[in-house]
Amino acid sequence: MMKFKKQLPFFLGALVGAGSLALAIAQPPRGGQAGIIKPEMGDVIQANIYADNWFAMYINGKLVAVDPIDFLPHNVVNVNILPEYPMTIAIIAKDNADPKTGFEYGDHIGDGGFVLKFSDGTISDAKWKAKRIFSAPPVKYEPIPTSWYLPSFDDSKWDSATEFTPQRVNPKKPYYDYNFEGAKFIWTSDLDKDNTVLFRTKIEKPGWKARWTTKPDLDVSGFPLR
Ligand SMILES: [Ca+2]
Ligand SMILES: [Ca+2]
Repeated sequence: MMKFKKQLPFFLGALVGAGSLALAIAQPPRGGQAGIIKPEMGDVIQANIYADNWFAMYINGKLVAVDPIDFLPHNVVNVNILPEYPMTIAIIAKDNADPKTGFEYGDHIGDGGFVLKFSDGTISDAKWKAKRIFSAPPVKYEPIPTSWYLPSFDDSKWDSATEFTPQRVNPKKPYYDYNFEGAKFIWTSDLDKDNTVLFRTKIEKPGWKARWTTKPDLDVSGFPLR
């Protein structure tokens, strides 16, 4: 009897514990619905992007980031991304260049440069594909391919991106304030005369499954992209 009395608080505690566990399983989490798992901030990754001079980024066909400063100062865009793999990243990057002459600052041929690092380890490098759209001087435009930002687009005929050293691109201070370790500056083969370029890459994570089960219902497809 004494023994049982001694154990009683533990026994009751275990009973209550088991009860609340059963309750927790039976009840949906506060503010949620049964059987639905929502993505949380722990599922989110950080994206650091630096472009000389401007970029817009599409992930899996959706516009997710636009450089809010189109020319100067040179800035880093740091955004949260909820990743889903395979992840197709498509970038349009622009060097500051007069559309009629290609010159920057009057009579000077300026250079471009683009670097990206995600906290999941994704980096920009020569494995990315690149395509020139506007080069000058001499002024030459190529049409932007339809659906170039969609995962289904075939970029197999595009050139590989060319890597450039930070010394060559000469990034300004914000580049050094963020983590770009291991990431390479990329462009087409002509950092000076190719002024508008497209980049694409596909990040594979075999066996990856979303931890969350929710799908967005909102439709942003009518949003103006230009
Ligand atoms: Ca240029
Ligand atoms: Ca520039």
